[in-house]
Amino acid sequence: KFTCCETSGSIGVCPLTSPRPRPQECPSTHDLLNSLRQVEKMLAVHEASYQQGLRSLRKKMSALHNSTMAIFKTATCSKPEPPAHGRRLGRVFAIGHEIHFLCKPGYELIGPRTRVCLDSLRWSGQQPMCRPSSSSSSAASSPPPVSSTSPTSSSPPSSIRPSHCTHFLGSTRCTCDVGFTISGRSFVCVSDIDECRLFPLGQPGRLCVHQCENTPGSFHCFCPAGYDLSIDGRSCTDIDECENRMHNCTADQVCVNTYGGFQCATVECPHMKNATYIKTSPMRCERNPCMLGDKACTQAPNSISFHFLSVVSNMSAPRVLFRVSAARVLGDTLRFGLAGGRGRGHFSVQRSGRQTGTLLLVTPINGPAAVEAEVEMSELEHNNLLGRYLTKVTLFVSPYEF
Ligand SMILES: [Ca+2]
Repeated sequence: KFTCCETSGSIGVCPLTSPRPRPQECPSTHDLLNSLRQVEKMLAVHEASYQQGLRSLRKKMSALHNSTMAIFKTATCSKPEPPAHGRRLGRVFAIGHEIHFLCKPGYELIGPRTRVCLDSLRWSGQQPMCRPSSSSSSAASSPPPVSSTSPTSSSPPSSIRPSHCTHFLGSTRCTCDVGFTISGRSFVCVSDIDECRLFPLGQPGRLCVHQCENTPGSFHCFCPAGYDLSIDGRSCTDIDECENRMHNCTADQVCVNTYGGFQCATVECPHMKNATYIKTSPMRCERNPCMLGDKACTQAPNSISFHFLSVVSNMSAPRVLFRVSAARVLGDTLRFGLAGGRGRGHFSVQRSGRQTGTLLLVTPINGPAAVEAEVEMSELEHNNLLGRYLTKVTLFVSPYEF
């Protein structure tokens, strides 16, 4: 062990073990500085390896998170059985999806009509059951009168009616009255249940995200133009016209896929009085060098980047839409803000890091709409403007909430 002791004006190191530090030959300042540099270097190496370890740990954590999320996404609730004398609507049992229950004519549902697969992978509510309904129990228990004719206004509504069958050359053809449908092979007509009316649009337990059409004995979901019906039979998936080359954008336009359609966007560099711009990439314009002392030119944005985002209508807010980061910082201060008056009511810009600003949606936007926001990042050194960088974000809002 060593301690430092003074020797005639210069700093040195002397042994601790000796009871009284005796001035001796100490390393020179130069040697000490060298040692310090060595230690610094060693620390730098340690720091680098520590940072690398941290990065690899973060990567592993993120991979673990993603795989966990993947398992979570594919996790489903157990397949629920339809109640006796009833049926189940809905084929997807993943988290957040709904199933519905209906009873056969002559039965009424006891319990919830709709159950949701919860995060806990259990269905909400209790399993419902079908009980013979008191009003039509006679019709259900006794065989239907074969000779009855079409009902009059005075006859009680019955859910079961005979079919009108014709036999011709060994084959049998049966028809039912309007609103009734043939039930299996029993040749009786049962009143069709209008599932669409039972679970109307806009209600929590709706069958279709867009449009529902009742069909004899069943129903069918429809999607608006620009969407395909999803595999679950109830939701709508956007068609990517840009990816599928179904667009008519010209070569100098950018095809932007939107929910329910697409947009042909034109990226045009601004025409300013004091500065000229050149397109350096399909989505970016940069200012040409300014003449020495041309202040108006140097205050014009150094670069303008264009970004197009597609979102659904009425998206909840607040929500992060976009992040703007400085790749390298020359000055001592970075400022982020909304430039121009566009989209003031809908957006705000917040700082989310030393070199990052975030564009936030603060109020929901009802589609269809195209809304613009300009995020400005300015770089300063001792309060002098070094540069301004504009990011123009255009939000294409779908007419629907999907
Ligand atoms: Ca589309």
